[in-house]
Amino acid sequence: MSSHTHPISLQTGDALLIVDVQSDFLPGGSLAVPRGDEVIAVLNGYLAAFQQARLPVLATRDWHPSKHCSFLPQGGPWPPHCVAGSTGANLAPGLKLPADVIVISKATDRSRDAYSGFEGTELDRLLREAGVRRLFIGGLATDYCVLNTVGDALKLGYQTVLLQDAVRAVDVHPGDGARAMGQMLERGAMAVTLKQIRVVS
Ligand code: VGL
Ligand code: ZN
Repeated sequence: MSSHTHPISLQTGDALLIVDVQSDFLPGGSLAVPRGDEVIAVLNGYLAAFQQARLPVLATRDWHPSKHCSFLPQGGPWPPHCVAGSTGANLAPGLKLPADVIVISKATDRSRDAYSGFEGTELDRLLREAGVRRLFIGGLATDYCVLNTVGDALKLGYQTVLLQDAVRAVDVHPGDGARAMGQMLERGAMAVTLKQIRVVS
């Protein structure tokens, strides 16, 4: 169906948004996403392209206070993860982020969770100020924070490009990741893989 690959040239107004690629979401972490580590090498490919094109790079991070409402001991659905300032909350050390990466902390309020990088953050304002119109989004996890960040990006009017080779799902219920992919495309996201990306000089 969408297996033909037409090239996508990076241009002014594009930005790369990396969602929650943090140690706790990688194998060995407290909320490990199966094969979550596989996104790192692919994201490094996108990072190289965006840096070569001198385009903005942003990264969200889940940045919870201790005893966050989403944690199991507090009655939430998840094991404690990404506690602000902890090792597990670090962005993956293997990610080759530029020195001027813009890091957005989210879900920092103890009493409410936020899966979208836009929820309760300055992300939309920062993107508008930077003149961003098309947002390339990848990271973790497909069925939670990527799904909700892509959904909000579309609602806010960004052309939204899902990096389909640089996302992995929690898949609490089998098929959640595949369903989330379908929903994002249905809502208007475009899916790409790294080999389609072109940097025009
Ligand atoms: C996430 C579960 C809990 C995510 C964050 O980044 O997708 N998932 N907190
Ligand atoms: Zn979380």
